[in-house]
Amino acid sequence: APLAVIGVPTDVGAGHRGASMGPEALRVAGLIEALRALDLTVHDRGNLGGPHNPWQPPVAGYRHLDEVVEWNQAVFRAVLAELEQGHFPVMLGGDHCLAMGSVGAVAAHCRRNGRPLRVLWLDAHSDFNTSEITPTGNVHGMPLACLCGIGPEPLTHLTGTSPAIDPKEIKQVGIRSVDAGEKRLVRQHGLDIYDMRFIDEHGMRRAMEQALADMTPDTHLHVSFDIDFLDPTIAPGVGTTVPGGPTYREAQLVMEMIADCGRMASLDIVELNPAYDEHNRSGLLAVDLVESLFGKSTLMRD
Ligand code: DIR
Ligand code: MN
Ligand code: MN
Ligand code: MN
Repeated sequence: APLAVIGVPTDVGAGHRGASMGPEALRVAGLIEALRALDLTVHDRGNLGGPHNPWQPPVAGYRHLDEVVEWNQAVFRAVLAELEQGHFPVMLGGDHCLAMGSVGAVAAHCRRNGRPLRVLWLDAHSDFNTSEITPTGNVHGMPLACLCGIGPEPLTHLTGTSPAIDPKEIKQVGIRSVDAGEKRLVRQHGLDIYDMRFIDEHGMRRAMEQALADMTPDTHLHVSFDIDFLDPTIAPGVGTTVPGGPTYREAQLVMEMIADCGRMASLDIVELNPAYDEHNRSGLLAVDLVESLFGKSTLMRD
């Protein structure tokens, strides 16, 4: 399917400013040209608009809730419109709160078309916080909880019905930072998490085999790629680095195995923060990995 690239310049969901420059940093790193070089048809839709960052402290457990809602309503509409035209939406973030709109739209589309959904969450964090347990109030730490129906009404009901997705549809890989209350919640909801301990013991290959197992031919796989998934020594350009992440080779294998499974139908690339980067090094790495995600390989494959 033709790709529809949608910039979502948010940092209202984050605790640092600057992820709003992510979409342009990815374009400057050559993302569009790299995808076209793989013979993909790419429509760059430019960036969505939304409220500016008022840079306020959290209120009742949420920082910038109204702004996050408004941005995500725009993301939801834009992504659903692309899916309805048969396009493959690629969101350039922006902070990870945008996944409420993107995954929400994907879930609504799958529901209407009777297609099974799987969400692969590549991240250092579980993003399953709530206003009661969040240590920061930053909504980019809450998108999966909201998608699973736990959160404020305007965020849980973006798609009309709540929950938008079932915890069973989620697979997480690379996790190494889960907050105290969040630990209890992800366990309660039975999230399938391949954390760094699992990857150390069994290897990335096994983690990905299991995360990608049991998909029917008509499954829609949504990949939500938080750049802080990567080890900070290779990807310093994020607001919330966590040491001990996947290496360059492990990350390449993740992308290659997703490409080989042939089910990916939508993608978020989020949390790239050029204000923390070194000469767009993390943006360039993201482009390199996204090439593999869309099937670029060293040798011809069949
Ligand atoms: C942290 C950070 N768990 C929070 N979350 C991030 O603020 O809720 N997610 N950075 O990607
Ligand atoms: Mn078209
Ligand atoms: Mn995240
Ligand atoms: Mn993260």
